Amino acid sequence: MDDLHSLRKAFLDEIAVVTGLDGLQQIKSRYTGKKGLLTEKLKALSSISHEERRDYGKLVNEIKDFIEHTVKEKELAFKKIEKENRLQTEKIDITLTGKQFCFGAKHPISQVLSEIKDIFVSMGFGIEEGPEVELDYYNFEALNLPKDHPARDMQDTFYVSDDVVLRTHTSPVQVRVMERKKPPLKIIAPGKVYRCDSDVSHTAMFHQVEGLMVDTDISFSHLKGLLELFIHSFFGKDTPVRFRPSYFPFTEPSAEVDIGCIFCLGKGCRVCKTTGWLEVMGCGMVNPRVFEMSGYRPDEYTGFAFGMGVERMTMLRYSIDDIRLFYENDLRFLKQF
Ligand code: 2NM
Repeated sequence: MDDLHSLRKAFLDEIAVVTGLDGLQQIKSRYTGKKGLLTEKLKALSSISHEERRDYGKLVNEIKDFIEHTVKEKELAFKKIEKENRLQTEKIDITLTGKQFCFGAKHPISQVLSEIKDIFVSMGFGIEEGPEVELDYYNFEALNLPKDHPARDMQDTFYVSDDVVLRTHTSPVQVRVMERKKPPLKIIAPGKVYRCDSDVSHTAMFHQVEGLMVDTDISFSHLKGLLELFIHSFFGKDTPVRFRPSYFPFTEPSAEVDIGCIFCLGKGCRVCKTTGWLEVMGCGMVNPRVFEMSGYRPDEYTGFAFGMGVERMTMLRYSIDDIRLFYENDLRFLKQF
């Protein structure tokens, strides 16, 4: 029985100096764990004489209850201290001013591109996309651009290999669609195009939207009506529009679309080179040779096509005089949109 009392005393000495939950756990298992000092005493009960066993066993159990109770109490005390410490150290000052952060916004080119797409989608056009790295065949050959045509100049085109180029317009997308789908067709092809060129109004990469409508009996009047509607929707309903004869190998007849100069209102200025007009798009009736190469019968179908530069449309809309501003990521410029 004496050894039990000294065990109890040893426990109390240890618990008096323990400083944390870890130490407490160690003490607990040293006394009441599987191979604990007190547990051993309990196991040794069978080797004790019959007379002593009752009192001895009773005391062992009492001490066991006492140890467990004391450990539990101490544990709760430690947890309380720990919680109070956390409340002190993790204090948040809710009166501090918040951090200011900047919201991103859609780039002006993306804004105008979305706007152009929305106008054509509202008129029933579907949107088609295609590869930016394109076969010479789709970029030039299938569009009736002969081998000696100036548009095929090595100086203006990024060649990947002899028969692969970075597309110089999005027309190859429309050729690919014509190979896949039968008329009637009413599509636009928006996307990036590449030309080896750079100054205040040209960058090596820019964005285009081209359109194509094919059916039986499509006429130049349909083309004029549609583009006038588009320009009035994009630049305002009072904007003057004119069609001026031009040349493209993939259309015949071809035209440039001009709008009344938005800077001088037609009076003549530096921007419109005193003509009173600004060129905004190219267009025409699809050349029968282009239809033939795409597998459409020219005696059965007619169609029109048009194309515009998104950067140019954006520069005209917002009176921007240098295309490079779009690609410098200067927030003082971008925040204006
Ligand atoms: C333009 C001007 C005129 C055009 C032609 C075609 C196709 F694929 F149908 F032949 N797509 N786009 C076209 C016609 C583009 O951009 C100034």
